[in-house]
Amino acid sequence: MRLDGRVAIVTGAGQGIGRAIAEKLAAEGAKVVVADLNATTAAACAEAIGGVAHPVDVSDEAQVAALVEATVDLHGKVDVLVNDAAIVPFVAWDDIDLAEWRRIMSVNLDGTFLTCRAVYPHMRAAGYGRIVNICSNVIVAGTPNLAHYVASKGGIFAFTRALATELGRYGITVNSVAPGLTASEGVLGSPHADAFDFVVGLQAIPRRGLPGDIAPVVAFLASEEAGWVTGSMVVADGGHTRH
Ligand code: 4PL
Repeated sequence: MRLDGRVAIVTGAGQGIGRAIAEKLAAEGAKVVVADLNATTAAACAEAIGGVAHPVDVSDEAQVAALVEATVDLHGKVDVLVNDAAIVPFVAWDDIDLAEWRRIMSVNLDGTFLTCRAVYPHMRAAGYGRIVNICSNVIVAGTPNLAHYVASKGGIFAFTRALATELGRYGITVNSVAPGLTASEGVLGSPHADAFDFVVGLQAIPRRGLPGDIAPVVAFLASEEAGWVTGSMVVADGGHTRH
């Protein structure tokens, strides 16, 4: 299998798209470290896929360092990093105060920076790495009621390209995957669930997006054979934005 012998960290892997990604990478042969703020869902996912759970707040630099150290202690290396952990808010833009803006930025954008920063020395020493950051088609669509989230994902899109430029010479690729509205637990438990009828109507493929629609795209970019793809954003949204 194409990820045999590979070691992957997936953040936000306790549920939703992150869990589907963890399942897919494990099915492709990877040893997966299931990183999630929620220790219970992380443990459940790890149990299901034969991986290891690691509770972590990705916005906390020391906790992220501990995550990467634990991974290297256990498995000897980190080949793949998938940054899926994010807060997906639903709030009118004029109800966002600075504290709320910072909260979304710190998890979604700072968290992505911190994990990349922590795995980098290991990937560079190995001369190999695959980093996949989960973006969103909201950066193209300008979706309402999550302006700070949109800004954080725009940051992830741009950071991904900048990092790709600096890491290509070390055998490390850095790409992003941009899902559209997806029927994850988080979305289904939020007011975003009411947007499915509207969004499905905009898609080329008229059905709800599922976490399992995103995972194979991530698995490809996480594979060795995707080595010529870097700095790209792959949109997986059923043709909503046709970007
Ligand atoms: C189209 O990433 O891509 C709502 C909430 N609608 O989080 C998203 C769309 C949401 C999206 C997203």
